Amino acid sequence: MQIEVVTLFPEMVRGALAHGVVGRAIERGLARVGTEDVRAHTSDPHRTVDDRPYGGGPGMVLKPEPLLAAIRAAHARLPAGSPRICLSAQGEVFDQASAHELAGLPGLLLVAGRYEGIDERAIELGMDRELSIGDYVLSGGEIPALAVIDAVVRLLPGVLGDERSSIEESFAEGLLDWPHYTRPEVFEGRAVPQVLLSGNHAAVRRWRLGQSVARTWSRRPDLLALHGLAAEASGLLNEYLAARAGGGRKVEGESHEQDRSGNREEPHDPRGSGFQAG
Ligand code: 4FV
Repeated sequence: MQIEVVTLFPEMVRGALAHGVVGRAIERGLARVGTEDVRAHTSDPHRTVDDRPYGGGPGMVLKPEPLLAAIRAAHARLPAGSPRICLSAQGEVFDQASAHELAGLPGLLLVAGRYEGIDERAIELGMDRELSIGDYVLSGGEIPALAVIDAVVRLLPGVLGDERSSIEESFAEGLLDWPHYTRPEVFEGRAVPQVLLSGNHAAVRRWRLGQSVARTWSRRPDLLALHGLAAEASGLLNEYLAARAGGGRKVEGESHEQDRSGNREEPHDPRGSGFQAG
């Protein structure tokens, strides 16, 4: 896959892509990421890329001329069928499903804005869709573009190999990931759940699914509403809710995380009086 990023800070984008899974994928030629500097498409001595907003108001707006010229130059380097995507807080929200969709394309053009926003005519003339990584305002589109690149490149064939992550699996089912543990077996008085030491793969799989379902119920009920639950997962949720209701009591000793974020009771009670699926 070939990706081009139109940006005022090409070095910021290149810098972030030189590391980890994505950096290795690029080194191995499994993905190619180029940048196009908007300022290279200015014609005035001050290399002006922004101007004051018509109608007044705070901040500056990205001018259409250099931005559109940069988009056209970068898009010309991409294979046919490569969408021109603007990263903006006004876009449709980017999620794992859209990452899978984009990973199936031959190429992507990602436009990273700056300032208050982009002249609307550049969006009308130079973009096919707008994507947002979440309902908060950033100072530029580079970090959103990097988030999209990371989520997409790790889905490309050969990038993750057997590192395919559990979180991908769980998210693919619309569930949050299960808790992970590694050595030591006991850390600051907290033991790894026994089932994970049992070697009983069926029980481990069931426990993990139970944890994912319970966590999703307690932290992201919107995901359950969106994706629903398969039969086994639904059964495990009922077990969890019964266990929770059964005692009617607050699950004693539940993880400290509860206090901080005020989520509903967390499933896994490190001292074993909570819900243990499977
Ligand atoms: C954003 C987001 C975002 C808005 C003005 C860049 C900033 C500035 N992009 N998801 N949230 N963009 O906040 O994608 O130009």
